[in-house]
Amino acid sequence: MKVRSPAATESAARKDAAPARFDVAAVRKDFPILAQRVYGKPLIYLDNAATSQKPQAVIDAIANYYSESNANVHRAVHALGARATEAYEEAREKVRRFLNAGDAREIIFVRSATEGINLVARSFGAQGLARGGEILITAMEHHSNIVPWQLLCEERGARLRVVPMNDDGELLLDEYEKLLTPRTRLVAASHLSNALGTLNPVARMIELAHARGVPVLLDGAQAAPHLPIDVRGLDCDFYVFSGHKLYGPTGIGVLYGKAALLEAMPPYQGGGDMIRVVTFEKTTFNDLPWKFEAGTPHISGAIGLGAAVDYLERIGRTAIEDYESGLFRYAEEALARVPDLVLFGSKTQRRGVLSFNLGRIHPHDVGTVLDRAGIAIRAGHHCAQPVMDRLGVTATARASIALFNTREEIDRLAEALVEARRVFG
Ligand code: C6P
Repeated sequence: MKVRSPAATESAARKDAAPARFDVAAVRKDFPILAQRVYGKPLIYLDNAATSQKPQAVIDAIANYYSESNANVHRAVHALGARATEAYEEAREKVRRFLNAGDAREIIFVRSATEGINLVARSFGAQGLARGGEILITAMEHHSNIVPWQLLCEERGARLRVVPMNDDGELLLDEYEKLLTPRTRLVAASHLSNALGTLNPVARMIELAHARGVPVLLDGAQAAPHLPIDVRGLDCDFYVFSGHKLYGPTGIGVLYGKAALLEAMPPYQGGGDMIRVVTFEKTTFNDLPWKFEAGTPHISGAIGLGAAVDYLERIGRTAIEDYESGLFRYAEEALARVPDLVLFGSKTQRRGVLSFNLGRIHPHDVGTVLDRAGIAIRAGHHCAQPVMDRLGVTATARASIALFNTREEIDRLAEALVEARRVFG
């Protein structure tokens, strides 16, 4: 079984051929779940940072796979096996294009962003990380980009260092530069913070790290749904994201890694498909990417993710980004007008996520009042407890947008927040 050959530069293909007109009413029709009412009110789904809703094209791709092509991959000689394998590897090629990676061998299907980070921690991070070595993360990481490194550092007697941020939730780049030392083995940073919405200056961070020979992993769980991602342009060493936040299914995610690094890394898990020859004395391993995909993979998940990528590309990533940034500015302004509302995160570099508190009302109460108005947001620590500590709060309320949200929905959110303040006063 062969994956597609390395791609030549595809900048022409990546640019939307013509400026596409973004029609949000048509987009909304693609998402069947949005047609429902909750407590008698039209559903307003603003919890996309937790997981996004799925377009019919993704639902159909999964259903079609199970009704027409279901078989295991890379194993069977029969027709269904060949069809399933082709669809699975085609999905890999779609993800390669989506990330502008140079080679499909650099795309590893994993369970989620979380598993991608754990894979790098266990396989790359463990290599040569000794007492005195350091892993550098930032003050705004999700637990998934803290705990795997903490476990690794504890095991190896290494040290986890943290780049601080200012009160506006922006990283202190001069502190970052000071923390990059000859002891630093890897930088692992979020591209876009899930708890603050801060978009980090990752190009500059990579440049500074590479100038010192330090590789960089980006956690793109929140960035991938909102921004065109170009791993070759960024020159990051690893990039992870989850399918379910990108309009794809749960249980599937992607680890991109530079081929030279992945080649040198030991397998993360052992099992079927990741081997070439097994004897009781010794096992030799499969080529990339399969060396890192032990056992039967999430075939329908990868196919569903491929359909999500197709869907986004059909609409046009630039058109989506333009639409979302207009909507997001509108939402920032609408929330800023709500009395007693405190908005967290960078005032200039915020995307997709609005994290806020409303007077002294507990975020869970805010979430409950909004829920009764048919509005789904998230309230809590957003799996980023150190961010909450830094802000001096126990929790925040968080509204997170997607390409199907509208200005009318934002108006309803703002009205419901004004009402919540009146009720809880
Ligand atoms: N954040 C949120 O509501 P998984 O669970 O592996 O799909 O994604 C983990 C993850 C990693 N990094 C960032 C920046 C994230 O936002 C997340 C998931 C969700 O904010 C669920 S906690």
